[in-house]
Amino acid sequence: MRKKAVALLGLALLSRAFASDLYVSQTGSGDCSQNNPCDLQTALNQAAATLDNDTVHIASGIYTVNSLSYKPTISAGNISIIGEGNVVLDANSQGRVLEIDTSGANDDGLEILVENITFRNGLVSGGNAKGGGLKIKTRYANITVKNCSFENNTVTQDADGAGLYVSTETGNINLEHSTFKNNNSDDYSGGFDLTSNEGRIIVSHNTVINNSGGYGGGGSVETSIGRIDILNNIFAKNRATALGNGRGGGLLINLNAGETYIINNTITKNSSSAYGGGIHIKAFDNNGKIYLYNNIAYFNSADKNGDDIYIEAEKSDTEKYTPTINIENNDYHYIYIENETAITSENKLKEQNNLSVDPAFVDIESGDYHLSQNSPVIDKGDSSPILPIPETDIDGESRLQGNGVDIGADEVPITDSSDQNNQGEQDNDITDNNSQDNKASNNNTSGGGGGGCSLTPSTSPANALLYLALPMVLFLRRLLRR
Ligand SMILES: [Ca+2]
Ligand SMILES: [Ca+2]
Ligand SMILES: [Ca+2]
Repeated sequence: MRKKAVALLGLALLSRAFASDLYVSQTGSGDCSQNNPCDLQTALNQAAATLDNDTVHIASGIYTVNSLSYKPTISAGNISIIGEGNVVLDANSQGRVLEIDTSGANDDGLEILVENITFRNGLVSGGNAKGGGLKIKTRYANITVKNCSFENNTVTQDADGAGLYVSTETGNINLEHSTFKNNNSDDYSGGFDLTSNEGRIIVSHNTVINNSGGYGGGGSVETSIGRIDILNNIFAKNRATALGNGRGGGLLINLNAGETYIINNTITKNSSSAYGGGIHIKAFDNNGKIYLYNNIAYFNSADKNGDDIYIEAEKSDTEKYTPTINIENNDYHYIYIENETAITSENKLKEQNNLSVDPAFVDIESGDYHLSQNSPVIDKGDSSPILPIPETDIDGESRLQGNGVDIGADEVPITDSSDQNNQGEQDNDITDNNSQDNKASNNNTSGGGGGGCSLTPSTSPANALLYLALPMVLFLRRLLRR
């Protein structure tokens, strides 16, 4: 009896011995308190040893690190790892930057958040290594990565996910407002590699440029029966390089029996050594559902087939699938759909309102993929409130400006001289967002809740209705999907 009481007391002390907030600095060697910060691995160890939720605050600075890890063997509560200011974790090509693995203990209902950190120069090798910059593995925990940057990370010898690798059985994955540049894999996924067998994966407002992988140069996303949303991202100059067999220069999606909403992305100047220069979608199940709306997929190239978009529905010579496919209000030059005749005859293919025009970027040569004022894709998107159309564009500016959503990741702001005082206030907000794009929208940490979009002055009653209806519909949809 007494033993048990002591044990319980010990457990209580263990779980309460450390504050929920742990502080890290470059020279820290203390107890992780605010006045006496510690090093990052010490803080991660403390967080992993306590049952309570922990937030690790990392002070500004460039940290030289090697194979940091958070691997609790107890149900260690939520973990948030947050850079305060400008935080760079640089592995100097000596190993992985950081691994988070909660699969060794019950992680049901837990939340993992990584925010405002640059992962640089990670390097891992070998088929089971995975994730040069950041690797996260959970069974049931939800994962959010936001406002992060992944630069110059590498995986070799069949490892996957040079920049970011995330794998979960049922958890949701939310990757947003992050940047991937110059990450390289010789197998899957240069930029990011995300898999949730049953959960919801949302990839939104990311900039993915100049990454390479054998398959999925910019990134790859996979589900068995879950849902994948790819919203308002830029994929440019990424390459799928597998010898004679590359798939998905910009993005590779492996859908199986799940569904994917690919909406308002700009996919350009990507290339593949074989199929799907811009985006390649594998739909290996008759129940797969593909919704492509409001995307620019233009100026991509593939050495064999599907320069801009390739939909693969043929697993072998004998196995062919008929997924549901809606392709509406996009701007692309060339698409290839495998098994198209059968899909069409089953009435499962819908294509309408698509354009095939030069989208007129501001300066494609210097990498400015904003739309110029005279772009033919302005206002040509589908604004239907039943779609999960993003509330903001890649700049943080409000969607639904002018006479409809623009195609691609950029919404061109309306500078309407007839709008006066109110409009002026809105412009200030937009300028603030632009000037600190790395810190925009702090309000959406767990992937739920929308928020963030203020009711902006609109130019027509129809638009006003959409502004009101859209967040409500999005909210209801999310509620229903829980
Ligand atoms: Ca903990
Ligand atoms: Ca518009
Ligand atoms: Ca814009």
